[in-house]
Amino acid sequence: MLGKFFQKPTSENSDRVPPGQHLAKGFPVLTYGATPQVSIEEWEFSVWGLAKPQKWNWSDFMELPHNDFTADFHCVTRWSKLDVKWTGIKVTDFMKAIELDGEATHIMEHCYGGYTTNIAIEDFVREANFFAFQLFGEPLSDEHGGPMRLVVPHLYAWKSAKWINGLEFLDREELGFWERNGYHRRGEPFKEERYS
Ligand SMILES: Nc1nc2c(c(=O)[nH]1)N[C@H]1C(S)=C(S)[C@@H](COP(=O)(O)O)O[C@H]1N2
Ligand SMILES: [Mo]
Repeated sequence: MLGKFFQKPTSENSDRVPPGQHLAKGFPVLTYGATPQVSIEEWEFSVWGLAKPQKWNWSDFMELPHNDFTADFHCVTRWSKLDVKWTGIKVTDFMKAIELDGEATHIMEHCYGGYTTNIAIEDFVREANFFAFQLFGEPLSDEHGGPMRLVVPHLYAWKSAKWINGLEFLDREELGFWERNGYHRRGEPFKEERYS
């Protein structure tokens, strides 16, 4: 039964599969609660807190440079998927469009539907992180977080907020939804930072 849903890592990719993880066949969906349905027309994105408050609509956000990404994806419930193909906007390009207060050290990611997750600035502002609006060449589906989600490949995927609509910049660490419910505050898969 297990073999139907999971694969054993092959020798050439075993070093990319963190301890305690199996490779998923397909791309599972993992959502707490209902799936928000957000159209491109209604989608908005804001920054506030220790950043100059700004708001984007879809076409404003699309003016940021687009890139293709290939990234591994690790869910704390023990499945991983290697080489997921996305199209999106680099976090480092997005950061050039905002004015940050020097005191900001942490971020709360906010989403349609009310999900939150926290991340430190040094884990957020990395070349490998991006806002994604396409998955395997198709517009990002509702269930995978469309029209826009964050992807943070080096941390467990609960940090990769689906239906993202804002970033709150903070001068201290506050805990998001799963972090308040026992998940690790940082969540690095190769260190198995699963639960606190
Ligand atoms: N808004 C929101 N983002 C979320 C979640 C969620 O429930 N709500 N689940 C997280 C978890 S635990 C995982 S593993 C990934 C799953 O992404 P996927 O459904 O595209 O595989 O989304 C993350 N982002
Ligand atoms: Mo997850």
